[in-house]
Amino acid sequence: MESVRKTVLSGIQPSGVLTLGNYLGALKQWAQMQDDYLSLYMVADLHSITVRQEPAVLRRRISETYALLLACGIDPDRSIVFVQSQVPEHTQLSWIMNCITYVGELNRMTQFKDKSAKHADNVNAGLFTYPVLMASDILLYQAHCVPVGADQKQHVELTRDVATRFNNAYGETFVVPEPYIPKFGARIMSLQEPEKKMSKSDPNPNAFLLLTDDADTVVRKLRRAVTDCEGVIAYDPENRPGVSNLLTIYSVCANMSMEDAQKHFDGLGYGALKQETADAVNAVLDPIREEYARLLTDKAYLSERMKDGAEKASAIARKTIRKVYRKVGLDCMR
Ligand code: AQP
Repeated sequence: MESVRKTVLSGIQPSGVLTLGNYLGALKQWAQMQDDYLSLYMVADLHSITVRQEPAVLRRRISETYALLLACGIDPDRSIVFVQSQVPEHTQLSWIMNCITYVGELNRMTQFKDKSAKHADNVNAGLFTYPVLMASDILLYQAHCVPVGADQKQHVELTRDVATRFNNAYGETFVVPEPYIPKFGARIMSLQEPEKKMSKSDPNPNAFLLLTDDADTVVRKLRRAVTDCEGVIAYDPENRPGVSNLLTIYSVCANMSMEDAQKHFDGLGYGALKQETADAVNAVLDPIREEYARLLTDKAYLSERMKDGAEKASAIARKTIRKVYRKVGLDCMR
């Protein structure tokens, strides 16, 4: 029965081809949650333009990202899968939440600090208020749970704060959401600089594994992954980030506990760790690559599902907008 299921919402930016980090930190959980929750998953294209994007490339990536979500097992018959910009209520709620959020809170967001350092020539207001749009994405659907990688935890906490502030000021309106962060895989690190997280927009292509990389590329990139000179395979992310990252990738992809993964490699060298990690990654990616290639040949199906997803999402979002407008003292004409 729909009314007893809790709601889950999450999104992903079409700012590049999705990485193994995006999959293990977020998408894998999304696929697993879709029967237990009323699930809404979106391509967060409005978020992606906080960094300059080439319009033709962005247009192509939006539909490719949508196809990748489906290829990763997000089923549009069981979840509402949509493109954020096709549901205008996101920007509507965002303005109202901008008027609830304090500048001091946004100043504390580490992603803003990181991204403004990375894009020093384009520190725009959207980059600063990104967490407000993210809060609006979540609150619009009264989501109880937000499955994200560890890097987004701070943004979900801000969402909780602004939802509570709104509820206190205007009366009970929003569900206050909880983040859902996996124990392992929540922070897959760069293969080249393992102190940094793996990011799809990293300028060094050897730093990330793309969900669309072919099997040989996966082997090649993992062979080149930075480790250390200790020669012993043990999990110690603080002091040995490279080896620990490979062990994490291996254990999550091989569906093994970290303890068993360490035992498995006892007495073996980094060559074995890299090869077996590549095999485990390829076993996860094989069906994704195959389904993605198939979906890309069916553009009509993708646009039909996008349209359907946007209509379903908008029907839920509209109810929240009406409620919020009424509470704040505005007139909602639709
Ligand atoms: N390295 C990672 N490990 C685990 N989870 C990750 N996520 C991202 N990178 C990792 C999770 O993936 C979801 C979607 O992220 P996003 O695309 O919306 O934004 P992001 O976190 O900024 O991802 P990228 O790949 O680093 O994108 P760019 O390079 O464009 O900034 C989120 O749940 C995120 O936690």
